[in-house]
Amino acid sequence: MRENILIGIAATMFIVGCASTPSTTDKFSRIDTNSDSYITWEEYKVYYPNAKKSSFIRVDESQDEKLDIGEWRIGAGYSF
Ligand SMILES: [Ca+2]
Repeated sequence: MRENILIGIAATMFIVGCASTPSTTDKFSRIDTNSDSYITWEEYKVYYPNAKKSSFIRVDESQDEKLDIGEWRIGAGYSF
C-alpha cells in the first residue's frame, strides 16, 4: 500500500519534472519559497495545487510536517 502511494507520488513528480526539467535541487528550491531548507504543506500545495495532504504526510518520514531534501528526493523517486 505504502509502496503504491510512493510510486504514485514519484510518477506524478516525474511527469511534472519532464514538463519543466529542472534538477531535483532546483525544484526543491523553487518550492521552498522562504528558503529555510524545508518544504511545508503550504509551500507544496502552491506548486502542486491538486496534491492531497495525505500524500505529503506519507512522504514526511520524520513527521515534522515539512519535507527536507532527503525526504523530497525519496518522495520524488530520486536517489543520491
Ligand atoms: Ca520552506
